Amino acid sequence: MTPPAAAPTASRGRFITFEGGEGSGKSTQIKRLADRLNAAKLPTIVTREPGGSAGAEIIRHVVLSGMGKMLGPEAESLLFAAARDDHVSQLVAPALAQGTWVLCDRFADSTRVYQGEVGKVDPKLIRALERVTIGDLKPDLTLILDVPVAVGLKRAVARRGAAAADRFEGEGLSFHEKLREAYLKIARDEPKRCAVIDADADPDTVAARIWTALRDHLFTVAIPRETTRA
Ligand code: T5A
Repeated sequence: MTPPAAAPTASRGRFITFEGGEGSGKSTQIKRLADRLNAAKLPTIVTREPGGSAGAEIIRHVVLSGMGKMLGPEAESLLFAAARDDHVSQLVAPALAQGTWVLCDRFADSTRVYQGEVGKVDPKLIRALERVTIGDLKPDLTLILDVPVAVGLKRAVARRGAAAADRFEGEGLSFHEKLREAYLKIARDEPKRCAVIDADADPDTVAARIWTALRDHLFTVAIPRETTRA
């Protein structure tokens, strides 16, 4: 179980999650943002879900290999939750408490979207798992990288090359359209926490959009104002 989260004080690090469909460019942008925050003297780490801690990386292997699918969406949700519990307690919460900024490639919204909205797992179960695994540890900001489905899948296929599609990449187009709509719905429902980033552009342009969103949402933190450098 996750220890109670430290309240977001001036000394606590900020927790920023990156969300979006397959190939939306999260991994590319998260590294760029981390470099930029570290250069601005804000100690920052990058992590990911599923994974990010030793136990969670083992579970990652299980779910992305497709073994989780055989157990059904409820059991798959439990696997993602078990991975999140380990990741939050071992890495995310301690880092934030030390004043480190944590950038996380996917987090609880991925479970809401993939297992909840699209996988049709009962929302009560999804909410209960969230309560147990993350408690009060909500992201300070969630960046939802939005691209048309065809663009994201094309990028994912190009990057993968000859390797086999993973568990979720292998789903059909309507699955990915539902994912996109579910993310946009979360952003509409929680506009204070979420910023939708139009990620159908070159990486420098997307990075500049992310920096602007960061300034707009985390205005209490002094970060440089210029937006041109990616
Ligand atoms: N999942 C996860 C759940 O179902 N429930 C959960 O609770 C959680 C946490 C994780 C899977 O697990 C599911 C969701 C996922 O399906 P993953 O292997 O971690 O899978 O992969 P994803 O998170 O889906 O991320 P991807 O690796 O597919 O894509 P990214 O990180 O969004 O994109 P990125 O940056 O790797 O870019 C993909 C390619 O596009 C290029 C890059 O160079 C790369 O080749 N690219 C661009 N090209 C043109 N213009 C740009 N702006 C570009 N940005 C990147």
